[in-house]
Amino acid sequence: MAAAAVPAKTQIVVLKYADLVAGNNLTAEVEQAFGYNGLGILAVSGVAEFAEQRARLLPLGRRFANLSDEVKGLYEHPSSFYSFGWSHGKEKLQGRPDLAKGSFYNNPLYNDPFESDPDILREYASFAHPNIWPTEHLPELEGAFMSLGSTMCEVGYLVADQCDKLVKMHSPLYEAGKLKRTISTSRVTKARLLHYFPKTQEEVNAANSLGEEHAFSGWCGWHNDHGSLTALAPGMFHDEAHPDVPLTSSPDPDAGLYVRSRQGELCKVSAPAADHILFQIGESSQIHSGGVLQATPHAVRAAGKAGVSRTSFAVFMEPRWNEIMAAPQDRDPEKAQASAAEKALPRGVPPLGERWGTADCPFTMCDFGALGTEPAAAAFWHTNGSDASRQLANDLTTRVLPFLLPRYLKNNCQAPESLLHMALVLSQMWEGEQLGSFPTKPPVASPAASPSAPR
Ligand SMILES: O=C(O)CCC(=O)C(=O)O
Ligand SMILES: [Fe+2]
Repeated sequence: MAAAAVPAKTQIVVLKYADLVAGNNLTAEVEQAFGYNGLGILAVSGVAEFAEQRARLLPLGRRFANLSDEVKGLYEHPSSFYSFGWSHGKEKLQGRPDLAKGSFYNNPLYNDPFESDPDILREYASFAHPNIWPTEHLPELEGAFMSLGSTMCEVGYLVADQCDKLVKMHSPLYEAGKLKRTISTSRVTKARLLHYFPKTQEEVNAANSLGEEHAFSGWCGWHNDHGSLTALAPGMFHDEAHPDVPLTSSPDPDAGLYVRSRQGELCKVSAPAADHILFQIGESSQIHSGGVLQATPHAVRAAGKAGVSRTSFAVFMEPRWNEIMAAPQDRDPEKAQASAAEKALPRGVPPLGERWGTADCPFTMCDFGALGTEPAAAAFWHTNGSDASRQLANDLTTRVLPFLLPRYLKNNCQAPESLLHMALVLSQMWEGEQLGSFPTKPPVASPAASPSAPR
């Protein structure tokens, strides 16, 4: 197999929950984990209720994923782009539809965070829709999901406190407590109960003949999380021939979570024990901290053994859609991602500058909604729309948006709905025309007084 050598064991930074609660200064440890030279991941030990809550929830992810397609279909929600309830094969990772896993998404803190406000739901369904629960087919899911999710968030706020202290040391103009403020007030935290389906022997054989980029991402492709801080419950493995009792460890020690460092090293990361909570930085914190905290690309390697499944739980503590994505004033935004680190990104992971602002105009301020959901929405329309909406999506992404976005982000970043209206008007009024190419001649009357042509 064309797999690169993997370090036998990667030491990860472990913070004690008691130290976090006491408010002890752990900034050195946080820098070691989340700074430029860190792995981008750390573990927290000693959270009393975590092990029991994890053991209660994760088997339910496997149970839901094994219900019939008809039943699972009852809990799908296309109009939030499958951001609530069941989602399988709807996302693209590294350009391919993702069939290797199924996810159950919901808000782990609020069942209806905006009291079903129709305006908010219409505009921001992927963030704000009320939770969807399989009350009839797996009633115990709701309680188990909400209690593990809230435990992980409470610990996350303490980790965020330490991150804030570290960033403030490097950036005096950083808003004190910004990360904790962002995630604890956003009301749009999203949690994802993931079930990675077992591979057949043929799939295992086929995966063994693929190159390195694929070998490490058979269950989940390389990506950065978009939010601020992600909490992860260590994965639980099942032998599908004897699924009643979870395995105490993976039958394939190479299967599981991998990260790639800024220096290009590929590292297998695991919690020292299943009762530790893992934390990772997302792209929003990399932007907000001007690069003091670094998001780390990660992927999940499938078991190289047929009939083994994995279930895990990720809590994405992310900003509200209108949180402005900007670096602190005393940090150069372009340095938020060093060029050496950009070169070390695995294939398929877009550099920060490509998504924060646009290719023509990188590092412009935008809001989190644009950073996090625009790619999901585009993928949705490309795969699920009618012919007419697919055509419209194509027109918007290839012709209209590349023209519109740089101007919009520069001048009018705070009203996302006006961007949508402008794009639809341009698409229909100037159907088929090349945008940005007019006027071809200078106006005859008074050139000085005429508004500048769009470019
Ligand atoms: O399953 C895991 O351990 C990681 C999941 C993950 O990276 C994600 O859902 O974004
Ligand atoms: Fe992730």
